[in-house]
Amino acid sequence: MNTPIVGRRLFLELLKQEGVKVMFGNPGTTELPLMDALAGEDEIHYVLALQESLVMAMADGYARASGSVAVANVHVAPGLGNAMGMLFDAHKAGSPVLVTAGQQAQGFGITEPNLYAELPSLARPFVKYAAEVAGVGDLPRLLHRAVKTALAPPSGPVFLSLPVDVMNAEADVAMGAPTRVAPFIGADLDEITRAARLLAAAERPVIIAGDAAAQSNAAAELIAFADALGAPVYLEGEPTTLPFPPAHPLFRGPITRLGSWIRPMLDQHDLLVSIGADLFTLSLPPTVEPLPPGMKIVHLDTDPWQLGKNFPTEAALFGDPRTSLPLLTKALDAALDTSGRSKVKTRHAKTVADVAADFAALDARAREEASRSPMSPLSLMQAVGETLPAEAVVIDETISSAAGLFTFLRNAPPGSLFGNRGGGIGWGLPAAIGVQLALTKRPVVALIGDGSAMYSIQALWTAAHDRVPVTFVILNNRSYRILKTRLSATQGIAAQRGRYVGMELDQPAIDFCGLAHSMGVEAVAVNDIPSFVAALQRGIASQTPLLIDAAIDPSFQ
Ligand SMILES: Cc1ncc(C[n+]2csc(CCOP(=O)(O)OP(=O)(O)O)c2C)c(N)n1
Ligand SMILES: [Mg+2]
Repeated sequence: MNTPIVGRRLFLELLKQEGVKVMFGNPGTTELPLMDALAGEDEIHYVLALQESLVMAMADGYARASGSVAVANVHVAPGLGNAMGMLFDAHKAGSPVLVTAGQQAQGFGITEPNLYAELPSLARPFVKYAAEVAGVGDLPRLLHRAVKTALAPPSGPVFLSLPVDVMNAEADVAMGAPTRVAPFIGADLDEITRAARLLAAAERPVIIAGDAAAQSNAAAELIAFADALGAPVYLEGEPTTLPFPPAHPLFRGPITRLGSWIRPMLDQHDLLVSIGADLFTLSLPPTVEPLPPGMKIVHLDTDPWQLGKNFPTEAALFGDPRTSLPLLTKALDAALDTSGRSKVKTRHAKTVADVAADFAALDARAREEASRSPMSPLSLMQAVGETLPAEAVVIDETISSAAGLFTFLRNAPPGSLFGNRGGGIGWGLPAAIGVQLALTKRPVVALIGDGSAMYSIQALWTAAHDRVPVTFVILNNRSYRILKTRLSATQGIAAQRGRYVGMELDQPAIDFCGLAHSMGVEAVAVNDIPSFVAALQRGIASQTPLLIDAAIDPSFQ
């Protein structure tokens, strides 16, 4: 015998059954039933964000850092519309976010009331599953289905529309129970043997590691595999997190998402091994084909869509990296004869020496530039790497200042960085808040371009209101520098006239410290490395949010 329960309370009870402790939202009239239920709720902490794109990015950060479902609640069509850019980023990053929106009462929609539009069809392009709950009795089944789907590999956001009449209806319903799809699928053994033969036969293999490896927590298995193959390890372009430790002597850092960068890199190799990395998300149509003719590919991924998506793939391994990599390493070991083993050893030693030489050169350059004011972004990244303790977590929306970040994060263990994968900017500030709420014991440092910060600057208010102790570093070059660099490279009118329309963020310069103060966040402006380091140390040690307005070199050619 079930006891009668009202839809809005049932919704919260179901979320608690799914383990939800935090909900990010921005309310309107269609959310009033939910807001009333929340007034009687002590176990779910409602985090108010002051625009729906922030709600979405906070939930994205929380989902990625916690590895569990995050909940975002937005307000009908315009609220969901505002959230779409950051929903795109969450979709690209495979973040398990349950997005919900209040909806007008069913039937009322035919009169076209205020703010009304069909919602599931709006969300559908960027979610794994979208539905409207038609009756309170359906809520347990649909909510459990949505959360199960969000978390099942390949993970990703899902959407439920919650009409007001459903939230206010009372019914006798069974709560049901959560389901979790066990994710650790081992790849096909015959395909592993085929892959191992290709690996053993390769002269100059290269590994690109990506999100699927990070999401399955496969760093130890990836290290063992890379060492067994003696191959350099790159990260996919726009990595969401660190699948491989930067301090490892085979670590090469992220690839750049341009065909003209990827091709010469791959020309050095004869076998491309992707461990959960996409091939390739480019930012411009390639001027040269990124893949050299005849290059063979071995690809392991939790998402079959990624296998052979753009390029024929010799060994397409569908499986979880943590489970499948040890099988692959073992098969490689079996496939190597004595001369193969000595080939691996020589290659390993050479790669380690090359990586060390490149690191020394970059390190020296960063040190040379360290006395500049405004700061060299490269030196700033070096300072970040040297200042952050191992337990720190980095949020990366560095845009054109990224060079060296991954290389210099020598203290950072795998899993301690989250990047803006989808490329929709304005993600970093709110995402950092979500990450910090998931990882309450770790200092979170967000590195964010000044342009990117201004898409979501009011996230600072939430940081102050909820006492979320993120250190926000604004990489302030007073411009959309990346766009100036790209436009200048086309050698058009802008380059000839030195006139970059819509890319200068000055006249007036943005007063980031003033913005922070106005929302209750402490702030400090710095323009040299020693003061930056002091401010960063202060931010890491403090239990309240801090904004550092870091003046960096704006030159772009
Ligand atoms: C939502 C969204 N709008 C616009 C863009 C286009 N865009 C890409 S980078 C960029 C400028 C970034 O400026 P900033 O954060 O200051 O970094 P910088 O280039 O100066 O390093 C813009 C506008 C985008 N990627 N996403
Ligand atoms: Mg900028």
